[in-house]
Amino acid sequence: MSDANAPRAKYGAEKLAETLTSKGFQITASDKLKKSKDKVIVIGEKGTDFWKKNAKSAKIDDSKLTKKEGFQIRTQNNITYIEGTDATGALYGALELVDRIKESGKFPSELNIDDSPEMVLRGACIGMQKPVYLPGRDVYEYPYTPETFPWFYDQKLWIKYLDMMVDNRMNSLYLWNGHPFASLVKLKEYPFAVEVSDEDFKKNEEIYKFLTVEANKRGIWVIQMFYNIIVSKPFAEHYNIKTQDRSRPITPLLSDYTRKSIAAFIEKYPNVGLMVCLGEAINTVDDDVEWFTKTIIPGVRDGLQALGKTEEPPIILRSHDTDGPLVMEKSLPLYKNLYTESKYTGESLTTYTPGGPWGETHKQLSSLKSIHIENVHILANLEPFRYGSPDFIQKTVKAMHNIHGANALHLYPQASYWDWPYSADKTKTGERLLEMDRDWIWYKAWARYAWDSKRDRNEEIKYWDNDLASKYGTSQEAANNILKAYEETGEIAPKTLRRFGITEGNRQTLLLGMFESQLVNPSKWRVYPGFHESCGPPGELLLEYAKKEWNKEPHSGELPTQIIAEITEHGRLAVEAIDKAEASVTKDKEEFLRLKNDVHCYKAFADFFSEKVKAAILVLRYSYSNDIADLDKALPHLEKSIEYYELLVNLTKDHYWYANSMQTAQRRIPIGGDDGNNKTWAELLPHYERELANFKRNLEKLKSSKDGKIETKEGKPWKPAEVTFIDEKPGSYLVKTGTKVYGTDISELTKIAPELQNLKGFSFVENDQNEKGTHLKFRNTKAVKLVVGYFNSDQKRFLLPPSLETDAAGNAHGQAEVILASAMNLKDLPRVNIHTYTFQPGENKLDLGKGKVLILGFIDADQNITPRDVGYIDAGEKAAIDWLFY
Ligand code: ADA
Repeated sequence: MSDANAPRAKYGAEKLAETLTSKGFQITASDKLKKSKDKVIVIGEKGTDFWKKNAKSAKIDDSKLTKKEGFQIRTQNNITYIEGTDATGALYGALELVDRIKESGKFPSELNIDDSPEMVLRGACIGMQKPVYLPGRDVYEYPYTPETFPWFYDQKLWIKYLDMMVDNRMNSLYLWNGHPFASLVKLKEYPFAVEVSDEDFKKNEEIYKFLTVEANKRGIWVIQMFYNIIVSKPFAEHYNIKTQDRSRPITPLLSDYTRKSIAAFIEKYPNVGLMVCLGEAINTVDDDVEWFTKTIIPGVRDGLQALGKTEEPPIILRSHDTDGPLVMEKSLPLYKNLYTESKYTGESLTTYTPGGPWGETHKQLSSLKSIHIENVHILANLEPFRYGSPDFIQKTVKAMHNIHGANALHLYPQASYWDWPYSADKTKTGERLLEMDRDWIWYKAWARYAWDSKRDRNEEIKYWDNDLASKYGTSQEAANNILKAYEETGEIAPKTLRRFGITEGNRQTLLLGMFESQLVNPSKWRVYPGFHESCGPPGELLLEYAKKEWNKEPHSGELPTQIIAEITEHGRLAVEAIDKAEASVTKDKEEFLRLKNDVHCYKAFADFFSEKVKAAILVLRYSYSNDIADLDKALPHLEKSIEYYELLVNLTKDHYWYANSMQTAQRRIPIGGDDGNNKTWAELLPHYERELANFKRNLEKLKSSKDGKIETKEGKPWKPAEVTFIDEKPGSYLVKTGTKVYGTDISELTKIAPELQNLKGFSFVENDQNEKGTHLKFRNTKAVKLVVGYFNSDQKRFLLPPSLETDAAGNAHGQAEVILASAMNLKDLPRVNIHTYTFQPGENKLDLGKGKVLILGFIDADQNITPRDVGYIDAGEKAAIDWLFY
């Protein structure tokens, strides 16, 4: 019996009834305790009338039942009392009994259980996003419609997903979207802003209601996430503005529209939470503070006022592309119930010893003693293979508590986030697998340790052995081998990325591999600042390692050579274990074979990668020794790496549709993902083969040259192009030595790459750039590229180059990559890297944020441009050696 007015207790009672019926019991439900000789179960919430009325006579001591979502179960004679601290506790108590009955097949005779979760929020998320942009729209702009998201309207799928969540005791579900409001609310002041048809609007109301009711029954809080500042497409068209624009200031119109959208949302869906991302389309941190305090919070308050409520619902602030601690400091005086969220180790899973500057942000946010949520974000280094290392996950959750001080979790799908609900697997029948099914162990392990991270490791091994034995119908020993395969492979991608990667962001898809040029000259690819310090234990990166080797200096921390030895060993042990398990598998054989294939893929990847690293170490050594013998030694390693990559191609070609689910030009490493290309290993192989061929050719040339040197390719001057300026025409200068770009002595050009020498730059006043940013409006009749020089400095007065880690739209004009590295020197300013922005014919605008940046002129888009490292470095710096691979 349960409290009929309490949907969660009722849901728990229903689940118990289902389980007991399947075991042959006959069930009668009631909301009043009746005398009976049969077994009786009472499910309720501490302190309610229902509980007082029906459990009073039992005189159960519940003084220790205080923790949120906690429960206790007691048996007295024939009655089992399940008492929750709150409604969710009652539900979880009932589900605990369900699990025990399922496990033992019997109704337990005597129960004395107390339990409660350690992390207060245990959430999963779903992206209302797609692998590609919708035509005519920008990143994150996906209106809720049945055409774009057929699965969103599938009630059965939702039930399956919500059941999976509650089975794992997860209590929060986040929906991620750029601007969901125009799919969900109508504003009387802006009726034209709605971006779905009336029919779809109604469907959205229905499914949102359905979802929130069903989620609530299962103790799940639905939270809508949104980015800022984005407006709907019809709204933008109405006012002839862009839907999003990182460099635009806050205007009264943008603020009013957003504030009203939020108010309407709160009024209509008072039980849905809001998670706010103060980015990626806001200009500065000052604007973030202003937007949060003057638009978002007032919007929530307006909504509450319309409802006649005063109690503040929680608002979750993401610390992404903003200064979370600062925004909190300025906002807490205005609104008390703020939670925070920050990515655990960025957009990849890299370590259980996090630290560095990102760790500091976590610590600061945790120290506010509100709820701080660790976001295990996109798993850019785990896509697409199966991941399920309970050991790694448990250690990670411990680190969230012990190192970051956090008390909540927000978990992304293990793979295929942008392609949800499907996984990337190709099956024989062509049927797509559901990610939630495929990655059951991912959800289960995180949720299990979010509930209790301190579980005893030996007991855990037994627990997972049992689980795997029952899933695959194997012996305990074979199950233990499957677990071992998961745990060995579970180390490979984290270790590889943290030691050799350019970024944890989904700018890089690790499991497609990396080019040798990226290993020996990572800075050309812009190593994401903070990544290596924050996402792994201290250690040496390849360049530092090579330098210390050559200078015979002592090494320290985690070393590249150590990591490649470890990952190949993990791969070997994992394959050995999974192969041993195979004979014992009697259930779900097809899935087992897919898992086995993934384990083999991981080994091939580790072998491939470590051969590349061995070659890179020798090439870097050559940069000191100038001894061609070092390059000769590198060659067989590169050749071997191709063999392993071919194996990877064979293992994946019939098993995977793609490696990465984000299939746009936002992916840059190992190679651009423009137009959905380069997402499979088969597509990458020719690129790696070309790299090998280039290396061989350069090696031959080196050998036949007299002085051991070869002519490196000198660039030819780029062909300039003309445009017509609209409004204001900036002053111009010739890009040649002696020109003072800011009119000051320190800004005199002293060295210029040949490519840039015919250009006409545009002059800007230093202070204007620092205070207002850089803006140009022009018309062009042919496609052009604008050549922009970014100073190689992360100091505030210089504009930072586009960073896809915090600005997903940062490659909209193809500007994300460095085209010419170290291409210009000025007398006393940092050296300059060149990026180019492509503009199609028509009227165009360039809006860059605040800080100094050089606008070096327009060139014809229709010419061959070869990216390279020009090598105008500062004294004492070492020239890059990546030319050997081009
Ligand atoms: C980066 C990333 C996006 C998204 C975003 C975020 O911009 O490229 O895909 O994950 O961060 O919201 O954190």
